[in-house]
Amino acid sequence: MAALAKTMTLLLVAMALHGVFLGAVYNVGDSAGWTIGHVDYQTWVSSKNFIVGDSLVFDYNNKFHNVKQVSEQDFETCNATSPIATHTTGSDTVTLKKLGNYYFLCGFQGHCEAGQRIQLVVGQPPRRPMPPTQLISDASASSEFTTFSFAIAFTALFC
Ligand SMILES: [Cu+2]
Repeated sequence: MAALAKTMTLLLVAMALHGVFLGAVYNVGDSAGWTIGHVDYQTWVSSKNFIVGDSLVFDYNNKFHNVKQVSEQDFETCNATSPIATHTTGSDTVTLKKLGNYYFLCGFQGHCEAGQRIQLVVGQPPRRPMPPTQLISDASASSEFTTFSFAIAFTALFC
């Protein structure tokens, strides 16, 4: 029974990880990329539904642009001096790992003010018809999983 539980746990963890890696990948600004004067980023965002595990790809010429993740307040004021994270390669992938609001702007002088900034909300992935996968990410996963194992053992003994 212990071996079966272990195998099932590994299977469930593998499934949970697989779900994370299957997140959608969005090219910010589509073919125009991360730039000024070509894309209305709020319009671009409004047609998307971001969930945990999705990724953003920022494509740009790093001589002229960069990507800074900032707080809401710094987003509103176009302040790039105290970023949460800075990306400068010219092809940066940012994985949206948590629920909530994300704010990005270009740190080059005047670019944020010219519209090179993006604000988005990351939501919960839709519930899948596979309850044990949900249990893994739950804080009470171990105790619930034990109950689940006992239920199987009980069924095996008496059926
Ligand atoms: Cu820029």
